[in-house]
Amino acid sequence: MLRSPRLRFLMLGSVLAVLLITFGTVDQTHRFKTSFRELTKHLEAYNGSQVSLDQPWQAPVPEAAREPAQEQGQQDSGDEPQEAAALEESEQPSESSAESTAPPPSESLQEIPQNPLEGTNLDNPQKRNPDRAPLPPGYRGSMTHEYKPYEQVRVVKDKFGNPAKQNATMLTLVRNEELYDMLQSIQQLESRFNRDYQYDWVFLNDKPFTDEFIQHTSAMVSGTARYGIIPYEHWSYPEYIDPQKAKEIRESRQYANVAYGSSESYRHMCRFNSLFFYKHPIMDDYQYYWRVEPSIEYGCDILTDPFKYMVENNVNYGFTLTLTEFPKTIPTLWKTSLDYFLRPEVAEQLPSDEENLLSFISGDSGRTYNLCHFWSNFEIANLDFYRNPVYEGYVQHLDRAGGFFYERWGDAPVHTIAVAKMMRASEIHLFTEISYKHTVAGSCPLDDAFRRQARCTCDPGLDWSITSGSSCNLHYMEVAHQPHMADYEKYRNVVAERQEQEQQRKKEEVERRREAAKQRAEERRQRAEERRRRKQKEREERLRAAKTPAAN
Ligand SMILES: Nc1nc2c(ncn2[C@@H]2O[C@H](COP(=O)(O)OP(=O)(O)OP(=O)(O)O)[C@@H](O)[C@H]2O)c(=O)[nH]1
Ligand SMILES: [Mg+2]
Repeated sequence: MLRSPRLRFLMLGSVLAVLLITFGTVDQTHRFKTSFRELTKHLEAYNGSQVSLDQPWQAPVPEAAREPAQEQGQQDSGDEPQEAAALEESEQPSESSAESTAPPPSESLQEIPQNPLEGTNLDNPQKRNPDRAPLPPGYRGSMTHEYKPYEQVRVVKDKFGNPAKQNATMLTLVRNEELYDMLQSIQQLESRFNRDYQYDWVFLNDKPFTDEFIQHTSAMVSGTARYGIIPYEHWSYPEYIDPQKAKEIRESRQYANVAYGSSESYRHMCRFNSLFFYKHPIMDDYQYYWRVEPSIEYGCDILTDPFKYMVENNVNYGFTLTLTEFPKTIPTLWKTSLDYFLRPEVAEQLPSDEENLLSFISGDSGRTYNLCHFWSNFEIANLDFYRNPVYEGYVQHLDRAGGFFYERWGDAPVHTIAVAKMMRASEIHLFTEISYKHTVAGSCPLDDAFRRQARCTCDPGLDWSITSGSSCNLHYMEVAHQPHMADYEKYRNVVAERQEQEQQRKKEEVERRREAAKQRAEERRQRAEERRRRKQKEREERLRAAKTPAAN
């Protein structure tokens, strides 16, 4: 036996460490084995060429590896499925060998000596992009056979999804620092909807995702998780914008009290969501997206697939919440938009103002903008709409006008104006059965039977459309002739009653304060009176004492 306590301690420590590593590895390996396989193949497929998104995409061929890469290219063009199958056979470790040989994912991710995608500047020849990689075995989703540039990592789950699902993905633009708020959002949407569908989930970032972010988020989504980096051109100043002027405007008093008014990154974000998200190479694989942000809540089960609804009903833009925009952020957006949409060559491609939803955004046939917009942090839409030259022309026109940087144009009013002008009213849909909440606003279905069926936890009496003066949902329903839900009247009355009670409470509070103030004033008056009397008495006593002759 080990006599020395130090030796015993060391021995015990080693046994514990071995046990921990073994169990940790088995568990993690199971969860991340596909991730590790993908990552390994992915890294093998890196090459060092530059790729411009403005040109038709071609597999880039680096100088050093030109010959073997060309040979591979010839084989590829010959028979891609066979090649994929061959790669599967030759490269794919068997289940058991993958389990026994793959290191835990944290190690695998850390194995990257230097992130080849660090930064996104295409001008930097050191930057590398993944080129080609085989599809994971058995994948039945919508992914192409090519890893496009700017896909950092792809994590494919063992279960490859519901074959009946639409060609669609969840889409999230997010920062690494928002990991935990993002996990909350994923948990919400997965448990309320996606675990039954396993739609892919695309994460985009202007910086490379951290290993931690990738591991935690991919563990929580039920479908394939794809991590994309935004090309530098999509998150920087175009040559027709003066960054110094933009800085001066951001820092001016004009934007001091405006939400995100002095933020530079917020402006890049809004421009990206207006001009570029649909151009990200990963998005080429999809036709519909559902935008998801960190810190959101879904208050009811989503009982039917919204993507399917959209496909079957020719809906191209779906939303849940609407708001009015802060006028200070868009002083010239409407005028600039009209300059474009009133061009004869553009106007002739649009539906008439009787067919579109102009009446949702303007109360005077388009002379002015009423500030109503679809709150775009939730939106489900058809990417073909954005890929349309009319939309592209619109956002290019806006971009050259400079308002993304010289004002603070949000992607929500930009999407809204484009949708309202370019789509027929029937292509737009308000999802009243989806309960969605983000920061200040939330929706809740105004239908008791539905809420029971969908296991809702939201309070219909707090539904934004009937509680907030900033909501445009009721206006939308009126102009789009959308019927209200079954218990709309009931909750309108509940809200009206609550508001009346609240007003009454406020009135009583004001009254109570007024009474209290009166009371305090009366007490002050009485105290002053007492002081005055006391002083008077003292004065009289002093006078009396002065008049009385001294005793001796
Ligand atoms: N990668 C990246 N994502 C960003 C950046 N800024 C914002 N985002 C993301 O873009 C989305 C919108 O940003 P928010 O800050 O929520 O803006 P918002 O929704 O207008 O404002 P809130 O009402 O406060 O939520 C979120 O998903 C953010 O995670 C950024 O600089 N980099
Ligand atoms: Mg947000």
